[in-house]
Amino acid sequence: MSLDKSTLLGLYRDIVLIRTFEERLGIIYYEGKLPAFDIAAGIIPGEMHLYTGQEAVAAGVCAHLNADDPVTSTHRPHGHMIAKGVDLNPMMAEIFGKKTGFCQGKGGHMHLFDPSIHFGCGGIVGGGIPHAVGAALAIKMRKQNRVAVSFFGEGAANIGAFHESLNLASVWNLPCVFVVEDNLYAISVPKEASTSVRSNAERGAAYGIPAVQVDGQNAIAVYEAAQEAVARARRGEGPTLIEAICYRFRGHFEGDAEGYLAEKEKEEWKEKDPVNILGNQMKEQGWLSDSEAEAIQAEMTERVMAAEQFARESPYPAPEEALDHVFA
Ligand SMILES: Cc1ncc(C[n+]2csc(CCOP(=O)(O)OP(=O)(O)O)c2C)c(N)n1
Ligand SMILES: [Mg+2]
Repeated sequence: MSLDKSTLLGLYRDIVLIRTFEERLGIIYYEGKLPAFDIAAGIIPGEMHLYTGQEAVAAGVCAHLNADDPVTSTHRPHGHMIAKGVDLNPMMAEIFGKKTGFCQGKGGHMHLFDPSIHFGCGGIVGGGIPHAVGAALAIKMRKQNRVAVSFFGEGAANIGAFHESLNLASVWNLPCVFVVEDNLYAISVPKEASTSVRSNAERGAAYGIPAVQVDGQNAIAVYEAAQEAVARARRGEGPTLIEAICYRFRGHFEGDAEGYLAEKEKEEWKEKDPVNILGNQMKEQGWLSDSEAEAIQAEMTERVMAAEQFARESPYPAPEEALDHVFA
């Protein structure tokens, strides 16, 4: 084992916190939406894309980042934001559409911004990739020891912004890490049906960018790849592309009928649960007992419940504030 106990414990705690947050949201979200699923009804109206299953990617990459390292994320942003070290209260409040949320309740789950940890996301697929390149350019011009990271899906790797971003980041030798989370599908479209190469890591060569493929269910593998990529960026040696092969354990969005997924495939991937994989690796070293794992789970449940309570008790923004902070 090349990593020490405290590093693995940090990864495990992040992964369990993300899992707990997402699974709790997966319950809360359905309040008021059933029996006939009504996406516009309930305590959290609108779409919900959960990150369950992919936690090792966010944890393994963000373990190398400081609060001032900019991160851009996607329509599936919770895991990245939690791994970046967000305060769960305003995050949960924003998801609930409450005044105490990061955007005073006007952004919702796909528009979570926290300047104190330099984190942003958005629902435009691929939209965060050029933003990270812009942040990396600013870092380079200011000669700072920071690195910009963009997380996005394999579906986003087929849009123009991805290709333009890799090209510019390479030409300008920017401190940027691109993390493609290949969870095999973009909504219901399998990667083979939309992608000209077998692996997005192959695309790095087209732009002169070192690229590596890792097992995204294995936090240690992600951690080690990201360690090298972030260190390269901080040394001024330019961008890296990391392709993490992973799987989402829930539908594309909550309410997804998942008609495009074979039960067998889902069962096989459940065997590769990142919580269990890392937990077992730690147990083999004698670094995690069952009672320690239970204590971590209890702590994370308490933190998520406290954020939920904060969000539930917070007020909604007043109707007369509807046009504040927007272009009208
Ligand atoms: C520019 C744009 N096109 C289409 C959509 C609709 N859309 C939302 S998520 C998604 C699939 C994204 O797939 P991927 O990038 O693989 O991310 P994943 O959902 O698998 O995490 C699409 C097409 C969008 N939000 N933005
Ligand atoms: Mg995908």
